[in-house]
Amino acid sequence: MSQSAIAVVDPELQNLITKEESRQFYTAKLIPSENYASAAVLQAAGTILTNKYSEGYARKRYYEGQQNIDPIEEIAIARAKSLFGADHANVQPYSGSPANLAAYCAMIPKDSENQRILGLGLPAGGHLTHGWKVSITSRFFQAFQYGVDPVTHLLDYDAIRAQAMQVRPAVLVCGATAYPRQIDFSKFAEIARECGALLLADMAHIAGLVAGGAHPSPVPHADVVTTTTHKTLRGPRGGMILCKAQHAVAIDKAVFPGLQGGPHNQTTAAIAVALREAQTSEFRTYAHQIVTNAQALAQALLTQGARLVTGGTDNHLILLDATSLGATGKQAAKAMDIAGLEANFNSVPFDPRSPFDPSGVRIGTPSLTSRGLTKAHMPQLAAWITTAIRSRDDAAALARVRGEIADLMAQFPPPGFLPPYPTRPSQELG
Ligand code: DSN
Repeated sequence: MSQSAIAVVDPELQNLITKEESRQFYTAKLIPSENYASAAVLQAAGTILTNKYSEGYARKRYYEGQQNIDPIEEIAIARAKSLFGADHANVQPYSGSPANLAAYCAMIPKDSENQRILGLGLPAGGHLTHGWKVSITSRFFQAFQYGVDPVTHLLDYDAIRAQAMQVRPAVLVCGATAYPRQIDFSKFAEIARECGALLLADMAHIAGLVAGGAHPSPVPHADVVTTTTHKTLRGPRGGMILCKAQHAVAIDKAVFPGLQGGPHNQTTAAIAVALREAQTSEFRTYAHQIVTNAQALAQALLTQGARLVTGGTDNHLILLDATSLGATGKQAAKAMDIAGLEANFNSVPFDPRSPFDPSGVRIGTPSLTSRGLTKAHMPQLAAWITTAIRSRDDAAALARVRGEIADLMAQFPPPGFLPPYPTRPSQELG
């Protein structure tokens, strides 16, 4: 449906969408798990494929009329397998959390005595679904958590090995949402072998880096790999599971009929388009540029006097300790938002503050790199970030930064935004 059709049917909704387009266009998106889908991905996600039910898998469906849906899903699967070198791919998970739950269900037989999972704790940079206490994953399975080293804040593989040998999990989980360093998947595989566990790697944050060769791949090492499709991979909101051949049947059964009903065919098509884009040499360049930009931004933030967890980054994200700039994480994130810098407050390892107002702010470069910003822009970006945090009570200073950012963003339209570009909101006219 085109936007003019929305305007006719539902002007109230169209108004909000128009305002959101303008907000996204004129502000700097620094949330490391977000990105801008291309026009082709957005178009695929908005097609009439949404009208079709397709419970089951290609050629084994529970509804007729799958003549075009089957090849669409098969193309998405073939591209996922070839891009990541996987034996098997399931492209139906609605997103990352259901993908992880399906993976556990497939990897841990329901009558097995060992229902233990061991993953990185949320405060140390893990995800809720890696067994954190408020997640359903800790209700369905017996969850244990490892952390990071108390001094370096790096993964300590010897400590993880010792804990794994004690816990003897059925599934060892690796992957993170707020860990600024490379993950050694081969070491995790070694530990899993030693303690008799299967290895699940959640590569949601770094899938685009892996696809583009800017981070080592978990696929050769893990039994099962889960991912979302909308972060560094720059596709639609969705999920995928890749696995070794011997887990294929169990994974497919766990997704459907185990956990989900009909796949979202419009999303499957958009994933296929995104995977085609991710096969290009431009995408490889993009993936490496994300890391180059993150490292340049980290260096510039250090120069501005900020403390960074682990002292820097070798992936797409930076965990800034806002207390080093005189603010809590929430104060910093709010001030940055007013100044046109969109980030999120986040715990730092061993954070003495509460998760609702922790010490850190999580900052990433995938989105600004999609807009074409390079390392030359990073010192200016760091200056805006630190000015916003340090001047959080100075409305004029925050408005000045917002105007300067809008000036720069206007020169770098995001993927997916086609002319005519959104009108600049009056508060950003300076
Ligand atoms: N919500 C995602 C993130 O921001 O990291 C993880 O699912």
